[in-house]
Amino acid sequence: MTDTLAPRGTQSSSRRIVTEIPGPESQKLHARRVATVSAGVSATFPIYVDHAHDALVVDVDGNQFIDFTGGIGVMTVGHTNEALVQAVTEQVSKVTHTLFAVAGYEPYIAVCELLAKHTPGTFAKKSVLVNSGAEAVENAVKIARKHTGRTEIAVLYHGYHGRTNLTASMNYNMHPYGTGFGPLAGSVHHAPNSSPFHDGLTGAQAAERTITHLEKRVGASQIACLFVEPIQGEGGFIVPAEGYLGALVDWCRANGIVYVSDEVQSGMARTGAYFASEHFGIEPDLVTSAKGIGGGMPIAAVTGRAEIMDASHPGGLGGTFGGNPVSSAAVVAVFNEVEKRNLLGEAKRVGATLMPLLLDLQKKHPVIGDVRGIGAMLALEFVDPATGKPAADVTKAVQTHALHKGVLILTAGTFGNVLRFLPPVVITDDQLREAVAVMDDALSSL
Ligand code: PLZ
Repeated sequence: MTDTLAPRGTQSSSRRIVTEIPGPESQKLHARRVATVSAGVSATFPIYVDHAHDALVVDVDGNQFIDFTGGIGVMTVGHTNEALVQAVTEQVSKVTHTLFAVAGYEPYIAVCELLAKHTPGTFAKKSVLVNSGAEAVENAVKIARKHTGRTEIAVLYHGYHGRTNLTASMNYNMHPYGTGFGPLAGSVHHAPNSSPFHDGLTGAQAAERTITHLEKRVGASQIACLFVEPIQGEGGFIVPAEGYLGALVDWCRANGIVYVSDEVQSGMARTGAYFASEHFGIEPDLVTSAKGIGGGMPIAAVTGRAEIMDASHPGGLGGTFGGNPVSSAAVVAVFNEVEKRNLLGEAKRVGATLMPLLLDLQKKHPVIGDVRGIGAMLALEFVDPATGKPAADVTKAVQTHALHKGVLILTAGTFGNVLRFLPPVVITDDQLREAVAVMDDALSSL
C-alpha cells in the first residue's frame, strides 16, 4: 500500500474504545446535524465516522469499531480497498462525467459485460446502469411492463425494494417507508413468502400458497413481473425453503411473467456466490444489483435476458448520472478483486467461522430462536422462549451493548427482532470471534 492511499490510523486489528459513546466530537457533529439535516433521515448509531479500512471503522473521536454492517451490505470488498481506491482515483483524473447517453465511455460497457458474465444463466444478457437499488427496481418494473404489455406487479410479504414512491409501495412494512407519504402506487400485489422458521411449510407448500394467492387475487395473465429477494434482507435474512424459488420461476415461465431477483442486498459475493440466486439453482429473467457492486461508489443495475432488456424504445431508460464513469471504474475494480482475492471463498470462510459460533451462542441463550443465512449474510432471530413472541427489546439491547464495546451491528426483520451480519468479507476470523464474544457478554448481562 502506498503512503498516499494508507488509511489514517486504524490502530490495530481490533476494536478500541477511548471515549464515552458518543464521544465529544460526535456529539458536536450531532448537534450540527440536528440543526440542519432533515429529521426524516434516521441515525442508527450516534457516532460519526472519520475513516475506515477493511472491517474497521474509526469515528471522529478515535474510537475504533469492528464493522458488521458494511454500510448495509455495501463494503463487501472492505473499506478503502486499495485496488478500488486506485481505480477511482485514476478515473477521476481522466473523465468524471459525460452522461453515457450523450457520449459513451468504456467503463460503462465493461460493467455490463461483467454483469452479463456473472449473473446466473448462460443466455444473452444486457444491462442498464442507474444510481440506486430503488432506481434499479423501478427500471426493472418499466422494462417488464413494456416487455409483457401487462401492468400488475407481484411482491412477497416481508420484502423490501426501496424508498421511492413505487418501491415503497412494494415494501411489506408500511412504516416507516409509506406512512403519510401516500397515495402510494397502485397495481402492486403482496403475496405470502416462504419462511421455514415461521411457517413450517416446505418449499412446494409455500410456493402453492404464493401462487394461489396471486392467481386468485390478481390473475396470472395480468402480472408483468414477480419481484423476489432470494434471501430477504430488511425482512430479516429469510432464507426460503428448498424448492420454493424454483417453483415460482417455473410458474412465472409458464405464465409469461418476468421473474426478477432483487439481489441488491444478497448479490455480489456476499453469500459466497456472485448472486444468491445461484444457491437455489434458479436463472431469473432479470436481476437487480447495487450496494456491493460499487464497493461504496453509488451505482446500480438491471441485468437480464437481452430480449426483455431491449423491450424499451431508445430514450425510455436512463438518467443523468446512471453508470457514471467513476462508479463504473469502481465496479470493474470490485469484480477484479473478487477474482484476484478469492472473495467468494472469503465469504464462505466468514460463514464457516461465524455459523458454528452463532449456533453455540444459541445453545447458551434460549432467546435466540433461529440462526440462519448463507456465507457472509447471517442472522440471529430473537424470540421470547416462553411466549414465542418476537423479542425486539433483547435485539436492541444487544445492539446497544455491542456499540459501546466497539462492534457495529444492524437489526432487521419486520418485528425488529433480528440481528443481521453483513461484514466486509475480508474481516478476519479473530474479528469475527471477538464480535461474537461481545454479543455473548451482552446476552449474559441481560
Ligand atoms: N432492494 C433488496 O435491500 C436497500 C435500505 C437502507 P437503495 N436496502 C437498504 C435504508 O434504510 O434506506 C435495498 C434492498 C433491496 C432494494 C433496495 C434499495 O436500494 O440503494 O437503498 O435504493
